[in-house]
Amino acid sequence: MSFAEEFVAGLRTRHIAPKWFYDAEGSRLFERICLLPEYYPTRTELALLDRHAPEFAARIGTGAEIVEFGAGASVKVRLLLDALESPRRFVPIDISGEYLAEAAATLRADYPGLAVEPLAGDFTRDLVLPPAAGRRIGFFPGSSIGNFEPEAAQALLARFRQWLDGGALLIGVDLFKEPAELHAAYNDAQGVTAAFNLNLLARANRELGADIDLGAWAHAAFYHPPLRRIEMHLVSRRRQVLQVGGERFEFDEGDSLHTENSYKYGVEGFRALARRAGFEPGPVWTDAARRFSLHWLEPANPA
Ligand code: AVJ
Repeated sequence: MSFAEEFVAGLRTRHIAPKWFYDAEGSRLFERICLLPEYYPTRTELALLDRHAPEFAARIGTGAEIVEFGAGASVKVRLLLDALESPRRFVPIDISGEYLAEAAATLRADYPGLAVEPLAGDFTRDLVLPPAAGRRIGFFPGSSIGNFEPEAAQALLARFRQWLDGGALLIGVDLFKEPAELHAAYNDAQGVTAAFNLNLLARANRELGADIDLGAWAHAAFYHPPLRRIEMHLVSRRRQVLQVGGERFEFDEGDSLHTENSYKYGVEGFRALARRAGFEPGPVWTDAARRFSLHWLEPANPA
């Protein structure tokens, strides 16, 4: 489904998938989130990638192909690529095609021996990957897996496992922790996360000719301990009617659109989920404060 179709359907169900945050503006805002003092995941994962790059390189081997799911900016994969011996090909997959082309061009310039073949598309849907050009290694950093309900996360991992064709997956997973720390990460003082959330409505105005008053919506993000997830919502500040795609949608003051879930895991809980998806979990790397984890997953029954 297109953004237009899913946005209109989302106004009906009051639930819109977070992948629609990432138009060019949303991708830029997300990059600013990654630099915020409160948003620990990016910093922590980058430090882990940097510190353990030689170990990843040894496991990945020579002449490998790296497939990154949800590529965005290339800061993380560069840490990996820099440590690898003669990587053959890099296939970044991202839903924001515009953003992807930019990143691919700079990567080509910086890694002359590397074939960079971006794939614009939605990896949660049917997507055809080219035949592997070497041992295929999946890279899924950032804890994007947290956006999926646990059952959907399991299904997505199972799909990756098939795409990887016997290769391994290196995946970043945010860990559950003190609610106050989680809360701060999604309610930053500068309001960048709020702007990121509200950009969904700005995008509808830009792309769908909607006329949504952004001032009539508030950012809300909170941790829900029983489900171990952050929820983000857009809350209507007053009674209002939206007209989009020839339909009317009424919102009362306090009514909300649910725009994101970000599940947090325990190390063992995530390993169990990976096993259910057909992986044999290998080593796990975490920071000293156990804020974030990187998992090496091998297919349990290589093809
Ligand atoms: C890209 C899904 C990992 O859940 O932390 C950051 C997105 N949303 N701040 C996350 C996000 C609000 C992010 N993921």
